Amino acid sequence: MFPKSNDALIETSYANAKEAYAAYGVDTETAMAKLATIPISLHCWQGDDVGGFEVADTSEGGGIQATGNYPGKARTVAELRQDAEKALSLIPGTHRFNLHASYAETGGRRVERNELQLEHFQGWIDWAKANNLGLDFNPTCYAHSKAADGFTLSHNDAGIRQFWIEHCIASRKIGEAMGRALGSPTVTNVWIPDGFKDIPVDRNRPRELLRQSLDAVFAEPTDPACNLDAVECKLFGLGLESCTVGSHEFYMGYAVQNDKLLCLDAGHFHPTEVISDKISSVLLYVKEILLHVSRGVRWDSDHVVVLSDELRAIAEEIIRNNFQDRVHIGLDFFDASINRIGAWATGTRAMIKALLIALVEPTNMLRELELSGNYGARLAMLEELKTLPFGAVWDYYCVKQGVPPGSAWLNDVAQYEADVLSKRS
Ligand code: RNT
Ligand code: ZN
Repeated sequence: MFPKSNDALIETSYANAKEAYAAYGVDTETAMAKLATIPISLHCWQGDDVGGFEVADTSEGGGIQATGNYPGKARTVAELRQDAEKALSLIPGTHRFNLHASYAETGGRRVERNELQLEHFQGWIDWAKANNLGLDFNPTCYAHSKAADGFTLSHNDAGIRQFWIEHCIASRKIGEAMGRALGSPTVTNVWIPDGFKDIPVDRNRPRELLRQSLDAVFAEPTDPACNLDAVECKLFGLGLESCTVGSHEFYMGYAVQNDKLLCLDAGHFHPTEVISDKISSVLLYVKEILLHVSRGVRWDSDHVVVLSDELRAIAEEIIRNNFQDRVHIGLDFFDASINRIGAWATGTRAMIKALLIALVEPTNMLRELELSGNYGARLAMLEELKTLPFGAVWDYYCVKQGVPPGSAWLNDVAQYEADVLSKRS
């Protein structure tokens, strides 16, 4: 149904494109070689609507909501892995997989989150090794009876805070062991939903408590060669419209003062505020950052990432400034209303396309125009570059990486839906 790959045509189109870029002094081969070294961390939670596979005690809530009920979602860890493998077979390059603690394998037994151990993720480590993936990790501080009133690390009750502190410490240890096992550091990212639906009287105390809790979480040292700690800020959430304890200022300060990675989620700011513009500022003050590339539509709606101006701007900021070793690119979207493998592939392919577009940009030429004050030519060039034959380079890259180019991958998604997803109840 969708046009199959026409390799001869792709070769010819690529040869022409290569020449078109060469006219601007850009070497498309160098661009593709660099692109292949930049991993994207695919989030496990697109595969099952942020559900996880814990035994009991999970409940909805915590400001995260996947909407839709497209048939065929993964019901077990094995199904999630199978689906992720299918998605990865449609995505060019070598990547990472981002797990939440709620995806532990506990053999049908209930294991409290503060008691999670490496053994509960050994299956994931083995799978990652077999599939040549790095792993990233997150404590799960939502969808739990101890988070039901909307507070975790900043809870008024010391016992509840302690529970979440222990969970975060356990998660960092697991992240560290994963990184050690796979020979590539795990980014372990702490996001909590804590906040107020309506106008609080005391905004200060919960923030002091959160700082105290984080200090306890990070007091345990981990090996930076195996684990990198990140903290994720947020402006508001569902049911937390009036005040989020872990705001941008809170975590920016915390990350700078405590040498942590700051996680910038594209949906966690005011609707017209963009994270692309924050990267160069934040990286003056923290060594590395984590991105949660997402797409908010009017709010933090976590739509599937597409090749938008902002996605391109994020990629440009990373590539133009040579920040790829300091910016960990993770994805964070979850659409339950469409085929979930297609969602993973669409969003991840869009992120990689954005990086490729940035890599074939004649940045030096643009910089010279800017420095000489020729803003008219700068604007005109940015427009002209948009219609260079980038798609031909992309298709060629896909073929070279052994994945379907163009829309051919949609045939694989349709086949998988017929063979596998439609059989799930
Ligand atoms: C929520 C945060 C957080 C989660 C994941 C599941 O608003 O973006 O990153 O989406 O941890
Ligand atoms: Zn996020």
